[in-house]
Amino acid sequence: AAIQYGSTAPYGIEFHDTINSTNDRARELADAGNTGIAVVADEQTGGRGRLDRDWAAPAGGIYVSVAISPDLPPAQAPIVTLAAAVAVTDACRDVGADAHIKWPNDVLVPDPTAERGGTKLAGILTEMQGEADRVSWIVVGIGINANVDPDALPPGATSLRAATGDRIDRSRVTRTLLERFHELTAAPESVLPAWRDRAATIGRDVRVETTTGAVEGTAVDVEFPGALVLETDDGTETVLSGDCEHLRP
Ligand code: BT5
Repeated sequence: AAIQYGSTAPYGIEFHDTINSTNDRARELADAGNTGIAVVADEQTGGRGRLDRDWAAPAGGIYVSVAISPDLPPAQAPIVTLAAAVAVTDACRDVGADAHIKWPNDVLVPDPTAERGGTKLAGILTEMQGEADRVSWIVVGIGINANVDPDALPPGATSLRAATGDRIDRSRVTRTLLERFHELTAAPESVLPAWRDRAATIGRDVRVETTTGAVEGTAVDVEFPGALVLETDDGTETVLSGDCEHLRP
């Protein structure tokens, strides 16, 4: 497949017409010591979600992965996922979509009648490599359904084009996304306030599946480095990772 190089300040760009997974390519670059390059593809043949789930990635979407090496202990890496969610939300809003964040990593158009609380516009897959006290790299992979027909996507998904009625300028969205991501990761203290502002999850009754079981309660806040704070029947609980479902109001 054709590879083109360019740049979108502050990152270099490596563009592929088609690729297996931009995350795999960004990991390969990071392993070779190359961080700060955004790998962008028009289409992915082996797009991945979290926990080995598939990510549908037909032509017309935005698929971008960037490896960074922030000065963070691995336990604080979730803040980078939250930064990416804010950046994606801002890039989607910039083209007119009513984007909000579902904890931790989904960007959706809220719809109280929809399963899980909304229709999913975008997802984020963060992968990392590190020692005990410092990450060596974090790859943040972002998929945004831009000019994709929702019929080509799993149920519960939508696209920027469907949500706005307009054909989307993908380079504009990608540029806004990368600029915002860079600003937010350079100022980590700005991430949580921005995330709270854009959240669909805060104030909702939710059910979170974690590796140790499910927790149900009202989501009341998000705490550094990205934990969801719930009021449950048994008091306050904090969950650092899991799958979150918005229960119907
Ligand atoms: C995610 O996983 O939401 C993370 C998706 C990250 C994709 C990007 S694309 C660029 C980079 N390269 C990759 O290979 N991956 C990253 P998760 O929370 O596990 O959600 C996955 C679930 O979302 C699936 O099981 C489906 O139910 C649903 N899904 C799959 N494709 C979708 C799509 N295009 N739009 C909306 N929902 C989708």
